[in-house]
Amino acid sequence: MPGAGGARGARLRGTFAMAKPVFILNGPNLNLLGQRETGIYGSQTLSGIESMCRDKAAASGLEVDFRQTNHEGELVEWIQLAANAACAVILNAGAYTHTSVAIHDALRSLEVPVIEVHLSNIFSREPFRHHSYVSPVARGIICGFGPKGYELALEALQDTLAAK
Ligand code: CA2
Repeated sequence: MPGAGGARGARLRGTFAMAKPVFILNGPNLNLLGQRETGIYGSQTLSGIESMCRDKAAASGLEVDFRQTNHEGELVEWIQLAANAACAVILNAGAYTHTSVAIHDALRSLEVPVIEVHLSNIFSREPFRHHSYVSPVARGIICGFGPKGYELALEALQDTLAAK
């Protein structure tokens, strides 16, 4: 009998994911979610978002490796690790989205799909947030839907992985 996610989950696990998790990587200041700037980012904490992601992924038989760092180099190292250790990457690089050529270069060398997520609509905010170094190397971008964006990214990934 198939486990979590039924036949579709089993197909994702067996054929594509092969027990490799989806890396969900979060950049600087996202550890502060729910404590400040709730008018922009909402009241959900990052650990609440992690729980949502785990539930959503489990329904499809996907595993999640959820991480946050305030350090650019650590994000680069996790992206490099994802090349062999992940079936896909969901990335909210926070402010490094708008500044980091190093993250852009690390993502370029990845063969697994990358989905860029932002809680806020970066295009309706200050001009310096309108440019992303992640977008050119992402399969797709989801922004402006708050924490739901992470769930939408997981849904999109299920289809992307199943189509492979
Ligand atoms: O909308 C997003 O998800 C962002 O990636 C969030 C970043 C921001 O720099 C990006 O432009 C868009 C900020 C991360 C959260 O920053 C906080 C700061 C104080 C309190 C709570 C969160």
